[in-house]
Amino acid sequence: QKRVKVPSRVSDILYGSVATPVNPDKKPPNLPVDHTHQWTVSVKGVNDADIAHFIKKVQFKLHDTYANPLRMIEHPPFEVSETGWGEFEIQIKLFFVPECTEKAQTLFHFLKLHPYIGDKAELELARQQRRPVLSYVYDEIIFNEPTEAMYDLLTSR
Ligand code: SLL
Repeated sequence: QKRVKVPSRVSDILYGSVATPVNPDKKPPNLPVDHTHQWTVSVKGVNDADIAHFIKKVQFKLHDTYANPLRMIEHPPFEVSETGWGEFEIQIKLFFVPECTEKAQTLFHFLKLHPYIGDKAELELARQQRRPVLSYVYDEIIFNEPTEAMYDLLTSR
């Protein structure tokens, strides 16, 4: 494929997780007893911008303690929601649209369930209120010497 003469194009994404402690009074009936949190890991555009025009699908690789740890998400929203008890690193593999001819790229996200709050009283309060724990990162996907088709795709937005 013909390449355009610009060195690179960049697309901004946001990825990470939000985790909430399960309310013991409102436990879903089928929740395993040792599962303390519900969480969602996701890849999205900044300010909810569309990313599906260049990302075809996203594979999330969970910890081996999960049944079917490889989760392929073929359509937006590119996210996986689960419950569990522990923190671990999630591999997030981005597959690009065919026009792009780029290889898949892998990101790593550490699933955070517990708040990092130094002040003990404040930490206790956060726990009591079951405050969601957010851990998100802004990143940019760099397409070096994009194909013409990809360049058009990225600049038409
Ligand atoms: C830890 N290294 O020991 C980590 C592993 C794994 C968390 C955490 C599985 C839930 C299920 C789950 O929460 N795994 O049983 O499906 O802290």
